[in-house]
Amino acid sequence: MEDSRIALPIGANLDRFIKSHESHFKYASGELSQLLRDMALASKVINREMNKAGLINLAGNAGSQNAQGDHQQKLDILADIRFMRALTKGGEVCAIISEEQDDMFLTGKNNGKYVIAMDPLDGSSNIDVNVSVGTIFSIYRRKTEVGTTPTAEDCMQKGTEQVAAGYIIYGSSTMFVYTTGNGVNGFTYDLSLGEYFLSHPNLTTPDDGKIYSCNEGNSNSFPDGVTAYLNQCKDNEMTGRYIGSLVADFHRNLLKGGIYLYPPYRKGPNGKLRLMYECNALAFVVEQAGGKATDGKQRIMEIEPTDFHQKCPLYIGSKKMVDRLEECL
Ligand code: P6P
Repeated sequence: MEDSRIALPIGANLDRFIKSHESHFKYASGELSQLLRDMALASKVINREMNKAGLINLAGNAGSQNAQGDHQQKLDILADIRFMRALTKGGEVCAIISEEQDDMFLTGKNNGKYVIAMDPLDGSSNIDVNVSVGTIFSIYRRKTEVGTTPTAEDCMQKGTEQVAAGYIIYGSSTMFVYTTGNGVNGFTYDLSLGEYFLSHPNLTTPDDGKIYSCNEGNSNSFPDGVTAYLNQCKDNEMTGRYIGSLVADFHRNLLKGGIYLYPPYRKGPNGKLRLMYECNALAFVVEQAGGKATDGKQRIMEIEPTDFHQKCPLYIGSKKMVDRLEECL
């Protein structure tokens, strides 16, 4: 029997893929390799701890709140620690903003040329009920001089300044999906080899779709245009799919086509999701995959940040679906 039928080729692993696409990253690819290696390492540790959280007393509430007043799960805190440590050890990152930290986290590595904005574990309240959760990250080049102490200016950059972004989804399989501005590539984690392997090369999202994702429990206070759009979706007998875990809802819609909506509502006049470490990263990914992301007034990545933790409404997914929503608004 011909060898190729016996020995199926293993896809490129993350490291090899980055090296073979180094022209895609306008800075030294070694720096990006190190950055993504650090992210991947932390994600492998979190994946392991999450898979047995119920057995090692890591499930449930930590009994604390983050600076935003969100109740922290034990794994929220653990994930934050894992990423801070891995990124600090890697030496490429001088500062990090995180949902779990009120202020900028300084790694002390002032020669690091990069800044990270991240949600270490988004949707973590779903862990106890075995629903997929995710890590979301944006990578920026620092603005201040290398060697100096980073400032807020380094961490408060528009989404268009991202040099890379992506997410890790801890689901039925664990996947690492990222872009450096030259398309989107997805890698699936092989636990037995401890590596991420290319499984979704040149990922693009369908131009249109039939899935809408929204927590309609807030619909009594949605803007009229959003209500009109949702009624259109129902008139067209589309499919409502809402997991309540942003990365899981986003990833499904990215692959199948669809729109995720988190509009303004009574308790959240700017919605619920955070610009710097949730919306910008997914906006970069979706645009690179051919989709669209807006806050209802402007492109998400054009929003000028004024606060590390600011919220913004989010409408993101297949271009034609977002276009129709904007017409309604
Ligand atoms: P709601 C999880 O807390 C999260 O940040 C996203 O992952 C998710 O899409 C959203 O909030 C769910 O919010 O109000 O529908 O429970």
